[in-house]
Amino acid sequence: RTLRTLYQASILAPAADPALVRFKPLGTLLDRVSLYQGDITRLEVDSIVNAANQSLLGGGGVDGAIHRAAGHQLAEECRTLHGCDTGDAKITKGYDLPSKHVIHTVGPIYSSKDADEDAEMLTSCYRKSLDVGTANSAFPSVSTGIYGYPIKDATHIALDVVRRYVETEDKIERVIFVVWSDADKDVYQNLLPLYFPPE
Ligand code: AR6
Repeated sequence: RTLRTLYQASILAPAADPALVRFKPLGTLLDRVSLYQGDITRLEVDSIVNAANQSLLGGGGVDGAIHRAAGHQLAEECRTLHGCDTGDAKITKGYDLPSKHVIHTVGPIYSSKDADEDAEMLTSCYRKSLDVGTANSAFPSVSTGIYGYPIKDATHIALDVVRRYVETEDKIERVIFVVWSDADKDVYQNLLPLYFPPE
């Protein structure tokens, strides 16, 4: 089974709204991980993860897209959370999004001088997001946009944490890695088989 079929097989036939993507529930370890290229705000899942900043009051990148699609009630709920530390994660409702919840996590702002600490923080983002998360969650590539984390290093961390987690925690039904660019998709497609080897 190739990775290409892995991520194609995991997407259901188009919904009534052609831009909305639904995923069917699946069982095996390999089937519990998907790669999707596109807009995370169009996924109908239990939760999507937001690459937020410590204020949780919105910003650019995927954070801006999520707040725009969720509507102003999301910022209102976020205000009641009084921010979030780097490496931590907090959950809210999804409001106007097709996903039920948003998990806001704050990745490290990458610095090559503090690469070890940044790696610990990014590991923590994925782990805490899975801890607070629900059965199905979709992750963007946290910290690798405006926060400058090198995509390959970040992807190794994302895949390693998720592999360990889905192996030991039954509550996670599916994790969807969401990429925006072709370059990031290539990185995930190359590294996914290392952590989730095809049978
Ligand atoms: N769907 C999926 N992925 C997306 C989308 C989308 N709609 N839009 C962007 N990406 P970034 P960071 C990808 O910069 O590096 C904000 O201002 C994007 O291509 O959104 O953690 C926050 O408020 C990249 O691969 O997040 C913080 O201040 C990935 O999402 C800061 O940016 C993450 O890029 C956080 O920076």
